[in-house]
Amino acid sequence: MTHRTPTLAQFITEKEHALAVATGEFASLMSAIALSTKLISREVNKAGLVDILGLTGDRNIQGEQVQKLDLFANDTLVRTLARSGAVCIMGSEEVADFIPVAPPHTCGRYVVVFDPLDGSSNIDVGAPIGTIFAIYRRRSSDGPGQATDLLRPGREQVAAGYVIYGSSTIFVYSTGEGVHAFTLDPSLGEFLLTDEGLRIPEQARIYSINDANAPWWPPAVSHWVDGMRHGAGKGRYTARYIGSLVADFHRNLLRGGVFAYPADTRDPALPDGKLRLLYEAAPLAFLARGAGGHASDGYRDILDIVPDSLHQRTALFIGNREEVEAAVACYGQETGRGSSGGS
Ligand code: AHM
Ligand code: MG
Repeated sequence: MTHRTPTLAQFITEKEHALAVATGEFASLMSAIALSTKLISREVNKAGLVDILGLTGDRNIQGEQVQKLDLFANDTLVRTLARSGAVCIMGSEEVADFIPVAPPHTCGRYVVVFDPLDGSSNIDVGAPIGTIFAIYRRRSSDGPGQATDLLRPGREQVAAGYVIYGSSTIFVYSTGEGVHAFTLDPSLGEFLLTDEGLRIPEQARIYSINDANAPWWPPAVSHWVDGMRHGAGKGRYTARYIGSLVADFHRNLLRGGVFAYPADTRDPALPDGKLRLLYEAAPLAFLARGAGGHASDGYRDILDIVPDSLHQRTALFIGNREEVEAAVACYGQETGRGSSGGS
């Protein structure tokens, strides 16, 4: 790493100037997300100590109430984004309803939807977790943001990204012009560019799926997984599943692979799969496309799905285009045989 390595803020400003869209509002928005994720990263690194601090009366050494990490992450993002002046309405996995930006904060031109701390069940075992975000330009012209500003197909995103809190903290984002990764240098408190223009490797080597759900998979999914286990490219794949979407996606992006969370019949309360369209599937689909990959629910491009509600769920197949298209073909064959399939 040299002094010539740009910080995230410098990189965003340079890109904005290159596109001649430099109002500074997008840069403020990204800087608010970066600041929030640095604060979250700091807390995540102390996660193992929370119980110890909690035992002293639910107060940490600063005398503040010890808070669950996912709620801390949510509050941090909501507060920091509201203060940025760049956002008019938000949506969060942690909050049932839309979060309009109200006075004294300025209502900005952007809309942000996020999963503040995805994979939070992994916190207790020290496995990587992440924040996922999607950014849209507001649709309504003025006044407070509306639900219609948020309920949009992923194709309309102007940017998307995630931050992974793992062995290092990595910020990955795209505005549709390439996917770029920045690693947090804790001694500087800055994200520094580590990968520009990431492309998913052409050959997928990994498949990631919760195999314990196999008894409840539709036949299309069993056929698809069998194809990878026993198909023409026999021995080409290995299985990796952390159960933390950001970590599974990030690894597959760097190494080549496909992640799937299909709709299954295991839990009748989740007929459309487990993952959320707006703040899990759509932003990662935007990044996958930017890196040369693809995402589908088994039938449709994830980026084409128009959400009906903020917390809508979807089946998800994401990663190398060839493997995702193979899954879609399996669903097509199943439908052709008269099965309902369904996501
Ligand atoms: P969460 O939003 O409650 O954290 O759940 C989402 C997580 C994803 O990170 C991960 O891909 C998936 O749940 C794993 O689910 P499972 O444990 O059913 O395999
Ligand atoms: Mg989540």
